Amino acid sequence: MKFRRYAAALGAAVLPLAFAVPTAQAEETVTFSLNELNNSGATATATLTANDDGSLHVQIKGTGYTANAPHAQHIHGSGEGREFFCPSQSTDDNGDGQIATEEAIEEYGGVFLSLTTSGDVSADSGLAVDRMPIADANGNIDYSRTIPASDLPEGLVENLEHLHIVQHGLDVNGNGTYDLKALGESVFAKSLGVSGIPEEATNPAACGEVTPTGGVETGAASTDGPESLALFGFGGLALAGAGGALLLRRRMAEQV
Ligand SMILES: [Cu+2]
Repeated sequence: MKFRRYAAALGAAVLPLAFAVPTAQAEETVTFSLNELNNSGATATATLTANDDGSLHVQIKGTGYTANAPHAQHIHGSGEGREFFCPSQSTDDNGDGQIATEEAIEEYGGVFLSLTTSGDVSADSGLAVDRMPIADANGNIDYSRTIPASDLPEGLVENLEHLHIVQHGLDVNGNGTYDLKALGESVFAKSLGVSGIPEEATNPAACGEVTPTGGVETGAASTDGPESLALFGFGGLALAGAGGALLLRRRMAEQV
């Protein structure tokens, strides 16, 4: 896979000079689609570019999002080589017709990289909605950011083919905003100690798997045990600290 070859080339670059091989390496790019989840109507095209300086450029252009609302977005998975994938409807354990964040964790893994608009990109910023893209009045998102190598978690570029992008937040009852009337309170946010967040704000709205040229890896389901919410990364979240929780609450309250 291209990214893996690229990583191998990077490894070669640190060999002693006597063993060095030519390292002129063009940047590598993968483009893939994000498809709607939970009948959100949101779709997007994502382009990931591994630059030759080790940085990662992420571009996501999409439409059909809840307008004027923040949409938390992440690269999910881990650097351990385990296969993760976009959640299927069968993960709707409570049968409410919606794949909730906590229901999908086993399939789509934890937050590996938070695709914020500025500042921290770690899992701690998973729900930093003040730094997540906001869909415009027409429900469009046009996100572009280059994340320096020093901010990328270990194993991310090397395991890119096992990863995927998830965007969150949808307007289930069609009233133009995230509100408690549609699905009630976010079970997930509540599990982190934050009350009053609409489930609409945290449920996944779109997901796309990195599909390298040469075919989609089907990724047989892992036999790993269930991951705890804490491992989900959201555990440490922007919610780390009362300030973050308050900010989230305030921001979400504006949406109600
Ligand atoms: Cu996510």
